[in-house]
Amino acid sequence: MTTREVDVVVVGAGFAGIYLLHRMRQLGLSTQVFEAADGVGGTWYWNRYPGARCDAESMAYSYSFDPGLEQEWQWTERYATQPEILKYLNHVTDRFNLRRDIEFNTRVTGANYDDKTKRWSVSTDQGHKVRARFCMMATGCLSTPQNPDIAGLKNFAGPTYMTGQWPHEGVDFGGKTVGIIGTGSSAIQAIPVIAAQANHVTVFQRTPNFSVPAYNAPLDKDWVEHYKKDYPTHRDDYRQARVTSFGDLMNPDEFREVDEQMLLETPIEEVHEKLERFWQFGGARFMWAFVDTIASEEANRVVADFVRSKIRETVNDPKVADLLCPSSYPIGTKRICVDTDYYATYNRDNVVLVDIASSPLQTVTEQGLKTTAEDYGFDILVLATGFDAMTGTLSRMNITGTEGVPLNDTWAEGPKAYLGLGVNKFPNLFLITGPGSPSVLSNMIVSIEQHVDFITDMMVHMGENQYESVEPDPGAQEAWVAHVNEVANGTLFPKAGSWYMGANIPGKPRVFMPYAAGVAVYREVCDGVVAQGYQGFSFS
Ligand code: NA7
Repeated sequence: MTTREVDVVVVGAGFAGIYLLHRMRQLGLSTQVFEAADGVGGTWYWNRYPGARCDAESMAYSYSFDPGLEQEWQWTERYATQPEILKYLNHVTDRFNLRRDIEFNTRVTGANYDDKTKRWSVSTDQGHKVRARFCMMATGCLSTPQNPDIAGLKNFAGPTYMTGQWPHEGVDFGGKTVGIIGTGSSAIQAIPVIAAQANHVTVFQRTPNFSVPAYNAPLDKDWVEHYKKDYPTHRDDYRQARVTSFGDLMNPDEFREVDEQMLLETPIEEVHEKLERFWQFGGARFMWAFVDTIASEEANRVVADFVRSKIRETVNDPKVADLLCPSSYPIGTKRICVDTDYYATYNRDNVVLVDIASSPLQTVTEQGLKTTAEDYGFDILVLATGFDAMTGTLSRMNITGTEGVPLNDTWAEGPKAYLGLGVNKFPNLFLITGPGSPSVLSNMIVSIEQHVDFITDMMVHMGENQYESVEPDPGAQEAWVAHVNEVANGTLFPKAGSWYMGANIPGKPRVFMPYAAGVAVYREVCDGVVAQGYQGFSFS
């Protein structure tokens, strides 16, 4: 077993880990990144299912830290595909010569703080033991696929594929019959593409999702050139956005200004005209046409009805359309999906929708699936069943803090982190886009860069003041967690059994995990914390 001393250990080499490594290098710190995969990319390494692409627009879903990088990289489509994003991340890794500090094929199995040495001891499944002053979790929010609780999964004679662990060589659906469980974002992207290749597709839906059209298209070269001339201003636009934090502000002027219009204060004809305009423009921006959509049930119902009417217009069979219309939760309280031809796919002769809410799955059989109503047979099973989001990866890593306290005990009733960044009794441990920060409600790259910059500045501050370690005060952490809950309770978010709430994982505490006030408010809070001498953090 090898034991090494480094300044910083980073867990994960996705968007967050790559940028962290770059910044730590700039500080002159020795840094070791551990990555379970055999390449960089994080979520974009694993999610190789057909149709996988980002739901934030590509020009906004890229790093802003280096103007040269920003100018040289050419995105080809409005919404980048998984292979293109992975190519981008490999490009960044090589451009900044980061690969040599990343240990691939290595999963962290323990991160334990030693009170005596004030060092983190990090161990891996490859037998590494590394001691580090700082431990940084760049582990992603959707990085542990959930193994669905479906009886008899092992019975199936054909191949089973999970969207979040898709084989690198791809899957040939030609001439095959396919069963797909799940109708979340991954399934909504994959189903149209699989249906175009396969002989027959049976989709097993427990809860329908709201989806808006992407209207994806190749990017116009002249437009990109024009946009790049003013890249920093565009970046500032969406960093300051109060309503949408997705980075969808690369739209025509009418969309660019931060929108604060209330649906309930707008004449209904104007509401419909605006929703139609946003719908035709495409993308998740639709959700923020009116600011009260996520706060008022009445406003929300108008927007949800609009989408339900679009589903009914698109889907030929009224019974299928009914099944596809969500009715058990407000629109947007489960993450809005962005699709290409999802609803229209149900007009194909080779696609069948099975409602497993009314006739639940009983077991997987050798040939397919058995519900309480019927048996279904197919050659290939696809599980698009989601992730143990936001805390799933951290909870599997055996993290212990001062006096050996396990993170899982500290978080038994739900995650508690000051600003979503640090945890009391876990000195010098940082979470990138952790629970309690905007994270999954925002453009992830914007939030990642902000967190990494915050942490880097804090480390400079520590160096200047010769501080050895930092951790959040228990009071500041409690107050922040209470504030995060209060903000969530002022919205409709808690009304859905979503993965934001941990509701998709049996036994997981039901707590709304991200900070719902938006990236601009969050950034102001963080800037205020810094201005007050890192208020709420204790240095020693
Ligand atoms: P999601 O959005 O969590 O969707 C998972 C889907 O799988 C959803 O339709 C679930 O139905 C369904 N599911 C999960 N477990 C089961 C079982 N046991 N039986 C039947 N159906 C099941 O995951 P995605 O990967 O699509 O998307 C995750 C995020 O990635 C997405 O929001 C984007 O941010 C990117 P349910 O709703 O629980 O009834």
